Amino acid sequence: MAYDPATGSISGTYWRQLTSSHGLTSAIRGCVAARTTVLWFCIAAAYTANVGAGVLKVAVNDPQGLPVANAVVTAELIQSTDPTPLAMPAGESQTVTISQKNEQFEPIVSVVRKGTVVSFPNQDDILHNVYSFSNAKKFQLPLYRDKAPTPVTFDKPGTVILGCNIHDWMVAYVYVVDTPYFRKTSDDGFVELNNLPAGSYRVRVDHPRKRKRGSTAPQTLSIGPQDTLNTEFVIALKPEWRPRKHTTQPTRGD
Ligand SMILES: [Cu+2]
Repeated sequence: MAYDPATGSISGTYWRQLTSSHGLTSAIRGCVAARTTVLWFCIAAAYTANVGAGVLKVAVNDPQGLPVANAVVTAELIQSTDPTPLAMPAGESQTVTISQKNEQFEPIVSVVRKGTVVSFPNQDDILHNVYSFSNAKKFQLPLYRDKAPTPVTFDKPGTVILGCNIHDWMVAYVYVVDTPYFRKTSDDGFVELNNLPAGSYRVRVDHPRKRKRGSTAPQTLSIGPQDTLNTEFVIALKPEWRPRKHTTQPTRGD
């Protein structure tokens, strides 16, 4: 260890050990060994070693090992061990858009924080209607085309299934979550949740076609300050089924 009183800095392998430690205990243990001359500094360093944000990387695959897109990964903080918690990211005033385009909802899967306002613009030149009978949000937007209806606030956690009563093949899913730590997988089946305060988390993965049997149950994970954790969820999928989009010229065998 090299301690430079002129600059107040500390360097060398000891410093690297200290800063790479995962918490208060190991940092203080190191400090005791370092005698008391720089104890004040060690206390500060131990404190520094115990703050900061963790990262959780989640791979979502099906039982064959293929990546699963549109999987919703959420991490709920059960107990914080961060002495100086980061400000919770805002989410209450977000606005999210779910369009109707080419007689489909776009996107088909959304994940939003509780309190998010969702608008439903119609980008087609035909009328659509949007409704939900789900307990987490029941609503009905009357038929509309050009004039977007009043946005809807999703104020209760849960899964909301959207439909259009003109086009019964139109379906979309809104996962309303009560945590700022969430993300949806893209085609690579992968998400990274950043800025997680140290603590233990309940991590779960949902998907509109998730089959409970054969899928990984929610995991409880501890994330230390400056930790990067990798984990995998296997999600078994039910076969895809939805009403077919009607065509004006049905083809033979359709
Ligand atoms: Cu429609």
